[in-house]
Amino acid sequence: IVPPHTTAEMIEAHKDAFIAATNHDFLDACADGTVGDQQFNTWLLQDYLFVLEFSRMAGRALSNAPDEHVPLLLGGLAALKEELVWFKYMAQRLGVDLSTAMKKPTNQEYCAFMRELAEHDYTVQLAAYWAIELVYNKAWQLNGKTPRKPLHQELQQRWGNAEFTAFVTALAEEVDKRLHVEVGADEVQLMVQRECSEVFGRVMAQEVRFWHMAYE
Ligand code: HMH
Repeated sequence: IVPPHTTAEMIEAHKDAFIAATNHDFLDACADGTVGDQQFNTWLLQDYLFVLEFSRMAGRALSNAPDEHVPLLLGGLAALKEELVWFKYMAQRLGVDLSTAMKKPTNQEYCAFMRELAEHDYTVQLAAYWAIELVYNKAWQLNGKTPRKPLHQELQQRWGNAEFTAFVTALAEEVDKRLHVEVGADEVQLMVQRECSEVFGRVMAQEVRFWHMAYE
């Protein structure tokens, strides 16, 4: 079996999982303004903790990056810095205490997965990074619906905006270039392709569980 070797083929191969990761009751509730404070605050707090660990993963990818990828990944890290600042500001506004926050098991598992990626090929790390950002970019576009409440409009703006979409597209292009070069060559390269697709599927599954965590 030939593994998917472009980012578009990865999405196609995991289509149901991708749709599930980017369409969830939690997102619908944000769009129509019916999300409970408890659910929203749980998501906020858990995502803050997630982004801390995700930043470390991005840092590890940067440390393995070829010269031509350094600006792109550095831009990604800069965006994560802004995200962390925003999370703190949002938590303060909503009266959520981040300082004593603990990761729920689903979040712990997702973070353990990101740490495991350290053992993988750089292309796999880049593909995972792309997949993780892709989900938030697509999910928070909320299928083009403008959220009822300004609070949730902020989220749509944060991850659904054109600049972030361009960043995610740039990551996909770099993944595609690397997978293309690696196509059809030796065993190791086939393994990298297979791993990218597998990691994509795992990211989708964990994103679904992450949304669900707001209700646990
Ligand atoms: C759970 N996935 C999750 N949180 C995020 N902040 C992103 C992806 C991308 O920023």
